[in-house]
Amino acid sequence: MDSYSYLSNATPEYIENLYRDFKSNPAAIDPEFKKFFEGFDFASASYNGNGKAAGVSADEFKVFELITAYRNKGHLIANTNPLRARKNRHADLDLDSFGLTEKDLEKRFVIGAEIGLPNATLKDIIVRLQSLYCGTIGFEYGYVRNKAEREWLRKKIEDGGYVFSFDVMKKERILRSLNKAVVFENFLGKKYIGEKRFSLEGGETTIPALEAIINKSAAHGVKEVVFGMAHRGRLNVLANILGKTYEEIFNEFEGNNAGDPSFGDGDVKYHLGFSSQFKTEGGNDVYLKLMPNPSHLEAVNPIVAGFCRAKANSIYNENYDQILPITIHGDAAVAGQGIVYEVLQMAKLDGYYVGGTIHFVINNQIGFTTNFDEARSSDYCTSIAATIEAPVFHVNGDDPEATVFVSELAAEYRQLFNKDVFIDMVCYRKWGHNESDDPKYTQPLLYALIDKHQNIRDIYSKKLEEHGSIEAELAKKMEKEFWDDLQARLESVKQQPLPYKPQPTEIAWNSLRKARGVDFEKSPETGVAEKTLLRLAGAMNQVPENFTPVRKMVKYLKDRQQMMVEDKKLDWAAAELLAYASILDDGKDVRLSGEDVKRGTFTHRHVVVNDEKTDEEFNRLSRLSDKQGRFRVFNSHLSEYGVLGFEYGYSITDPNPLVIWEAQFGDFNNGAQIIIDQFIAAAESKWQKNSGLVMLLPHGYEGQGPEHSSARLERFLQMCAELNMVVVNITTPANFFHAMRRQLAWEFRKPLVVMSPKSLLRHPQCVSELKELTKGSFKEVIVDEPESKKIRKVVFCSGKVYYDLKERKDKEGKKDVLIARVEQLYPIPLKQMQAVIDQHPDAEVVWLQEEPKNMGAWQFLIGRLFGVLPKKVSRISRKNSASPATGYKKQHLKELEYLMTEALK
Ligand SMILES: Cc1ncc(C[n+]2csc(CCOP(=O)(O)OP(=O)(O)O)c2C)c(N)n1
Repeated sequence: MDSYSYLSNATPEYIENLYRDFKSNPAAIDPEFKKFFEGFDFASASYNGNGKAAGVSADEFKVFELITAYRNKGHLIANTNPLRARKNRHADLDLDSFGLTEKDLEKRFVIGAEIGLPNATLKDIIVRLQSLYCGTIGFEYGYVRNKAEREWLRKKIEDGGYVFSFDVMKKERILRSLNKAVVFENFLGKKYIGEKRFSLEGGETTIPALEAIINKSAAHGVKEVVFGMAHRGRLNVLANILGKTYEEIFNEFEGNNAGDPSFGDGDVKYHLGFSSQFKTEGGNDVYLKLMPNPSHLEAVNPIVAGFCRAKANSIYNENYDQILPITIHGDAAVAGQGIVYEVLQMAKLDGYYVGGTIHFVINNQIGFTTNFDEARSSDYCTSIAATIEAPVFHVNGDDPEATVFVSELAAEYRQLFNKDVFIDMVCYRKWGHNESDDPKYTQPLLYALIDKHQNIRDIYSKKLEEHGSIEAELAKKMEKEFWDDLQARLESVKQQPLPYKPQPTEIAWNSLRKARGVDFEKSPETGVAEKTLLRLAGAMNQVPENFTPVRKMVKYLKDRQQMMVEDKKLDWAAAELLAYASILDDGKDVRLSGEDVKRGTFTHRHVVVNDEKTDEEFNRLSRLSDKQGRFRVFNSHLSEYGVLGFEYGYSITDPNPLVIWEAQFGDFNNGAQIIIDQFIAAAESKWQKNSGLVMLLPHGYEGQGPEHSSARLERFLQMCAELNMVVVNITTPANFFHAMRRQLAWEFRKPLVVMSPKSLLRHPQCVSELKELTKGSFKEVIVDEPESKKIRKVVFCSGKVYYDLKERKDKEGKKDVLIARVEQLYPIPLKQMQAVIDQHPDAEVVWLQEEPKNMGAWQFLIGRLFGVLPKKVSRISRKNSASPATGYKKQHLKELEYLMTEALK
């Protein structure tokens, strides 16, 4: 039974007793009753003026419940839809639901003071509640539990703020802004008939809304705003918010900017990014960025978040009030795409926090041809917001003042509470999904309404004229001026681009260059002086005083010290941490994130150690030197798509930190396939965006079954072209050390995909000497020392299978077989491989891989390499398979036996 029916059915004596309990010990009674009695006391006191509560009645409580219900559910019946009646969402706000009747309407209630109407009639109370909560804004914030936040929101809504008090100037600015938005689309529509532009028409209020967010946020300290948005309205936002020149946009329509093919293949106009600087109404300078994005809706969200986080780290001194992420969504996409949830879950996580994102939904009630009630099960497209208690302001897009009001409210809320907040602007889509689609095939009734619907600029200017705020002439003049302006620009009258001062991160990128083929013929020197390495090893193997590592770790650290410093031998983890430590020692930052990375999935890394008594964490790479960079390491939530997207966004912001994402097992990378396909592999070609992101993907056939054996090397290789990324399958700790250091030693940045080890982490042969780290560079190919003058067979292979083969070869004494490990699969070290073949002209050449024939590197190599080599190369692999590996250990061993026998035959 809910508290309302409980109390409203109770006897007056019972309520009085409860009230007495409340007076003597407020903490002891039900919180809902407490809230009511508090409100009641307050109301009585202010009404009677004598500080004494009048008699409490059950009816007062019923009215209190009604007020509470309007606050929590009024949004369900708010007038937010500019076109048609809303679906019944069962708000249950009728009198009957509260045990009230028509007769009560004229009765007066002290509790009306809750909404500023002490002792008002129920009728007046309801009128006020409807104007507050059921007007053109539906405020959804009942689930916000933090009292300060809830009360702040309530005050903003109820203290008269909602009765907009915009002055004439502000109204005129809104009208100008709508005018720009409307005329821009009309103009493009008339000049470029049938061209796809994904017009904003029907949702033009987006433009004054975004301006309001920027202005308000800048007044509250924001220095940079980063947008992620899809196709809808993008050109309008670029022109009217970011200030991209109209010439540039027209040129793109005219197809004049074929682009420089040496920079890549380019992209369509509604995917490109843009940067600008903007002076706000209040005279504040803000940087505005629009991230480039692929067609994949919502995929840009984690990139925006990662970008903002990196900027906060490198430019804004971790002051998240200075950089604001805004993601603009479509209603179908925000409801349907799981990535929205993955990114929302980051909101309060240490490693992924960005101080709150403002989400703006252009809710045109349709997704391509799909109706809203085919597109979701939840009441709202934004219902996911409740999972992180983010308030949602649903607003009627045909009420620009209400939209500007909630936009400013969202901006203030974000700055004050550093939380996510949503604006769900309900509007419509004037045309089909794009301008050449006919929406009447599928939504004849809706489009009959839309055809008759006046555009928002006309609606608003008429409203202002009626209220005497502006003259009819002004609205017409605005339109003509803007149209003439566009025409002039189309006729190539040069528009002055806004001046732009590059940010430090952009200057850092500008000092780098594009990679060339020759860069991959020889890797740069990446050795580090032994003295330095020993110092770093010493530092990372010691914990601070007063820190009591869990017992096992005491021995672990001692053994590490012995191994690294005394014996000068390095296993994988030791070389890995030395790579990071040496980069940090150079003053650069390293960021590592992924599931369980602090310890490492395979209990090998232990870069963060816990205190046995307090659980407190100690970051082993945090006390290397005074001038060291920051080692940021975060266990991520259980997400691949979201987290890889975030790290990618981080990596394109500032070229200096080494940014690494590690998958729990390599095969999980396919959960992030969109980030790999659309960003990591293609972004340089599409958008000239470089990234030095490292992906560590545990890979290797170890009899663990079809899952967790393969990181799908073949997929990465298939995507390799035009030097877009580097793919390695490394077999020694030293080579891994050099590969990681090479990422920042290069004068360019490339994503690095690492098939990283599992059993090799502890393999007794997989050890390097410290001296291998002190000089030299990454080895693309490692050729064993020939053990015979006459080599009968050269076996090329890559990855862990080398150790299996080496062991078997030594056991069988097959000295006339030479093994060459191809450590880097792309860019292909062709010359080095060829040199091996040339040195042994009479030898048979084979490629050995542990993956099935249709997987691993084979298909890639036959396509790209073996035609070029002077020799026939034959293959040894598992057979073509649907699943990456067998689930039966015995079968696994049988297959391995076959590979070894064939390779040494
Ligand atoms: C991940 C993904 N799936 C499918 C599509 C194809 N697609 C492009 S737009 C669209 C409808 C989007 O509707 P909505 O999010 O409401 O935005 P609107 O176009 O209505 O502004 C679809 C399904 C896509 N771009 N991305």
